[in-house]
Amino acid sequence: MKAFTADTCDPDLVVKELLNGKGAVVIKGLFSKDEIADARSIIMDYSQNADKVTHFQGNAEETGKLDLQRRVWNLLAKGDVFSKMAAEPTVMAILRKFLGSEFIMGSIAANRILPGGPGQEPHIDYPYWDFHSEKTHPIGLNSSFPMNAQVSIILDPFTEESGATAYVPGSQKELRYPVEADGFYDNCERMLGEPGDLVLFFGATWHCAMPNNSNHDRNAVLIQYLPKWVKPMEDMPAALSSAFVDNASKDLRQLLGLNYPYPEVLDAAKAGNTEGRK
Ligand SMILES: O=C(O)CCC(=O)C(=O)O
Ligand SMILES: [Fe+2]
Repeated sequence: MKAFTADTCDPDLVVKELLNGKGAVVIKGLFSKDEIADARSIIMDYSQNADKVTHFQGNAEETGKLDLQRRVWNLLAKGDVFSKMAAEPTVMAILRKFLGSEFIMGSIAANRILPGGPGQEPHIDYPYWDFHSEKTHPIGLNSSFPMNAQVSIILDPFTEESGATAYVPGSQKELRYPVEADGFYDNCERMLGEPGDLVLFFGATWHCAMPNNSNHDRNAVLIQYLPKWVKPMEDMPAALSSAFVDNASKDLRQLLGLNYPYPEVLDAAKAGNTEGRK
């Protein structure tokens, strides 16, 4: 992956790399050690018990280890540090170019893979995540324009051993769900990184978490960003207190989708008002 810092990170270059290059970049030095430690400890606290997992491996042995891959959803409600991560200015500037200036956030969750925990199936991300049923999507849909950007903020060393995300460089150019014959594991590279690194990738790139064969937990914050008109995956405004929503910064209000609040009842005679009816 091409590596950048806030200073070297030219949004045009990054957008080019996401669309026509490898599909993923790493940006270093955006968060302090304290912020990373704070985020990690909140996630460890909230993931004492197993929760929902996604895209897990289907075989029996891996299924038996499912509780070793844990999710923590709705992170904005769980610590201020996650609002800061969601609206990180360098990433906001890139995504304004990549997804349109009014892009939104579809989800902010953590993925913790415990030692011995399983990997996932190679996949592509929401809203392409069920693209194995291609006919449920519009005809001719391709990845010439992006409907997703994914951020992984790395909270523990991401090594080959600890299950750093695997991805196939360039696979985003042809919008398709990966199949066995693609030889994912022979062609993949890994998103290696240190705590504090941020990996940004186009979710049409074939990828998956890999098994954690190390002796330490492997935590990451996963953030999904979408164009303003794609239905978000988590209903964040509904899951947050009204005080949180009222006090949200301008950028956070945009990320919560509050600038583009459809669907709405547009009939002047709103629900319950049947005056116009004869
Ligand atoms: O945690 C990872 O390495 C990737 C997770 C992922 O791709 C997903 O849950 O969609
Ligand atoms: Fe994914």
